[in-house]
Amino acid sequence: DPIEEAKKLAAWMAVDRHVLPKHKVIGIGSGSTVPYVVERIVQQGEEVNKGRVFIPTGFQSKELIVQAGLTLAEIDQFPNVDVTIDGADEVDQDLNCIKGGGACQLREKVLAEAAKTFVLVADYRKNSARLGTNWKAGVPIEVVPFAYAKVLLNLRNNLGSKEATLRMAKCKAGPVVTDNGNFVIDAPFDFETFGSPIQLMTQIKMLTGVVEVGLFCNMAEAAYFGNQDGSVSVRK
Ligand code: DER
Repeated sequence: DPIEEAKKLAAWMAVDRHVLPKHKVIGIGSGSTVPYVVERIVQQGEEVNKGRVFIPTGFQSKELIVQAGLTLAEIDQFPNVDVTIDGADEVDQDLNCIKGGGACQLREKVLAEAAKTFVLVADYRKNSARLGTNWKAGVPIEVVPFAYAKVLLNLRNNLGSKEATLRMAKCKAGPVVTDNGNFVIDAPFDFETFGSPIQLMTQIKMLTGVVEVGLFCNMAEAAYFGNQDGSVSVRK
């Protein structure tokens, strides 16, 4: 599968370049690309990994760490993270990205911010010139359940996201519930009407009831995109 191979190529190169023996506290993101990150870290060997702890960004991430036999730890034990590697839904030329396709963006952003180095890994579908080019599902926004209807109105009426919708679960009646017990709203925007992703992020974040916004601006040090031809594009 060319997409899976592309994810693997990006993940392996990112680990080889950014997860060094001196790194002891490592943040592991969420989604379908990070399993290749964990796979490559395991390949670095038991010796180097026995001195490390791994911090998850949600239930799926925690399971990945445990199943790989790596040492699980919590961010409140190790708030100084050496490096966090995570996936993304779309990345622009300035390394701004949309995240939250997996509804994990709150803990992902905490781990990204807590890390000295934050690196993105993705397949070629996520590599965009501008946000909104390929990812049409909208900006994932984590909201407290108490406020979701009010925030929906704000997004539709004040910020122009007419198609903003509450993310409903597929195999469970009702909305998706995050690892933090909150809901997710997906809000498509015409990014052109906002000066920059960080301006949009700020306006969304200021809506009372919003917990976290799936726009990660000026946070990543590098992004690795696996390509269909077996090459990897690196954006720094
Ligand atoms: O939810 C997230 O932000 C994840 O990192 C996710 O969107 C990346 O997904 P993928 O690696 O499965 O494409």
